[in-house]
Amino acid sequence: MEIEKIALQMLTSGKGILAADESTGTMTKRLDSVKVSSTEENRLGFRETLFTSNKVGSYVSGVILYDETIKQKSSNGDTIPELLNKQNILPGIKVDAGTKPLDGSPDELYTDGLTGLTERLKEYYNLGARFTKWRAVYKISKDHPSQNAITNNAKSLAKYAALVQEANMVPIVEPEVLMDGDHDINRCFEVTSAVLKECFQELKNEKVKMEGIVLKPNMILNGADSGLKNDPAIVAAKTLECLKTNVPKEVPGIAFLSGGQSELEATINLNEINKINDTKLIFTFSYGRALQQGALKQWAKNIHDKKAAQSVFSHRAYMNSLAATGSWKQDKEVLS
Ligand code: 5MM
Repeated sequence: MEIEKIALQMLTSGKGILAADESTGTMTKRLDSVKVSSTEENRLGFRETLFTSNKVGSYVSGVILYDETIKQKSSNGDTIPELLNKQNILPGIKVDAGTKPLDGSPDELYTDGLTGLTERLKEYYNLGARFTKWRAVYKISKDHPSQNAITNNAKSLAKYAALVQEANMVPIVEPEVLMDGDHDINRCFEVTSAVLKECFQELKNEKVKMEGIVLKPNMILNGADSGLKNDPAIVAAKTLECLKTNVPKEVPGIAFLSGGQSELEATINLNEINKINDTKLIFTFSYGRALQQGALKQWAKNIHDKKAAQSVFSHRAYMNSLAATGSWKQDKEVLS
């Protein structure tokens, strides 16, 4: 399939992406938090529970997998990509190699993973992946992010995206401006604008086809330590303004990260954005924590009771599917 078509399939109306690509370190923290041991079997057990939830294919267009998961087999003998394909869900894969301190500014992070990427992309394509993800992380403080962090992360995001398109897959480009910090929403707007501007400049320099990417940005929010409340109408207006100004019109759509928002906040804010969307851009979700938290807590009560965790996950996915078309309402939150 052409990459433009894959991108549009990822952005199918009323569907979004499940980010289940936690590296083993992050997944171990998540499982530790609910007192489940982080064995290979348990990591697969939880993920397979999500991937086989009722109607998952009606709400989820793609799943971002981690290297371990894309190579695992489900309990019916299918590989995980086969299991997803059977439900009309595109398999995706995280291809960055995580973050390390940035040269010249060690308080900041640089995302690694370009070495050997072409070979890894071939392997992942053969395993069934049709899109990929690379996440760059920017922190906000009085002096951060530095121009060094903005420039170097944009360059590697763009090189990554060009290589992925050459390998006939769609790159999710994820520049995440973290919520941590005591900054207000206007500072988040200013930093996110600068980060996006530089990313798209570098993507153009690398001749990346804009029609064949999906952008995964943060929403525009007050810092988590600011003590300020986020008004969904203001979050939506600022987020839309920032993206309208900085995203080229050829980009088909945006799949937001949740970034530490609660499940409900992430749904409400996405819904508000779609209610006022006056552009051709498609706005959906690519949530990790905001899709999984409740299901993980439920699953941890009894890891053999898949159904209970699946009903929590299906409900959350359904709520976000409604938010992806601006049709979520508070009264739909009641879990039937
Ligand atoms: C699911 O978590 C992803 C992988 O994290 P690590 O590389 O730290 O293990 C993460 O990149 C995720 O895709 C995005 O941050 C979005 O997830 P949230 O939880 O912010 O929606």
